[in-house]
Amino acid sequence: RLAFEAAETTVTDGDETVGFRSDLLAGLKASPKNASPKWFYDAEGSRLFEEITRLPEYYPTRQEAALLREVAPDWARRFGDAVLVEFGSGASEKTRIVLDAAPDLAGYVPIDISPAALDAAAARIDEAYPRLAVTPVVGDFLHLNALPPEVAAGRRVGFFPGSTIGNLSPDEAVAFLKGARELLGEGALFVLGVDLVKAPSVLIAAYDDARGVTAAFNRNLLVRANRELGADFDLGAFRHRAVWNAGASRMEMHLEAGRDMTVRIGDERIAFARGETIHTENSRKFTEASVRDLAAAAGWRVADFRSGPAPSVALALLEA
Ligand code: AVJ
Repeated sequence: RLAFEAAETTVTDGDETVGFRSDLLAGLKASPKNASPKWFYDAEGSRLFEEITRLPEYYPTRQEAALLREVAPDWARRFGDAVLVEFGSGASEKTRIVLDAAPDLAGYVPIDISPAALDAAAARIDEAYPRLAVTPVVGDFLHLNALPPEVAAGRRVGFFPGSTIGNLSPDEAVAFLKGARELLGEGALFVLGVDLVKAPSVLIAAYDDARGVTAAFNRNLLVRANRELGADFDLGAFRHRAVWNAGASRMEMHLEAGRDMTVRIGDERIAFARGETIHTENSRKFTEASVRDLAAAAGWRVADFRSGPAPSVALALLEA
């Protein structure tokens, strides 16, 4: 199978390392220091994320799967023989709920930044759904401006579950949804999954689990930098922090320096003061009103909005 190369993204290991290096250095030279969550997802990071989705504290995956099982039969009636395009497909686990409810779908286009996760997931879907044309795309779904030419014309249904949209700033989220509407074309539908605002204690536990899997996921960024960029991060000197930012309605993950130190990344040096953090992820939490505002700002109509039992997540069906 040929993987299509997304614009502005790289598919070979060597090239991805160049992007990781320049992006990480730019973020570490900024104030406050930050890093893009997309760099979490090397093979080990993708594996750790899958482990997170099975943690008792991390409710979003379970809650969304249950809600999707409920709404998929209704929504799938509108899909017909469309092509399903998934943004950030990971292990493609939730996809099966949609594929099982919509047996007439003609194709499936999983897009993911992790080649290892993508290849394995696409192969499994290909095997389980022999009638479906599976066309995996390796790359950053934020910068994808065309679908591979072999993808069938006709209706496209975007699939963006898991509250991945929460990783984006409000402006980026609007720009992404606008871009997706153009990418998917006329008559497009879009299934959007979001996590909803709830008690901070529930949110914080979900991002700071007792077994420390989320801490390992966060720290994997430094592990990866040490291995791929020849950095010398002292892993034990960085503490995982999960913080609820009420003003911005988002969970934040940080890596906090436990002492003053200088870290070498190849021939560059980055100074850390004790207590200083690298802000590694935002995970925005929504309300029905904020989802409706976001969809409207991006030119989509909300055809249906469904939320599940506590701890609640929601799914919106958008139409172009
Ligand atoms: C995959 C981005 C939706 O924000 O909840 C899980 C990633 N980070 N635990 C999220 C994540 C920490 C997850 N998303």
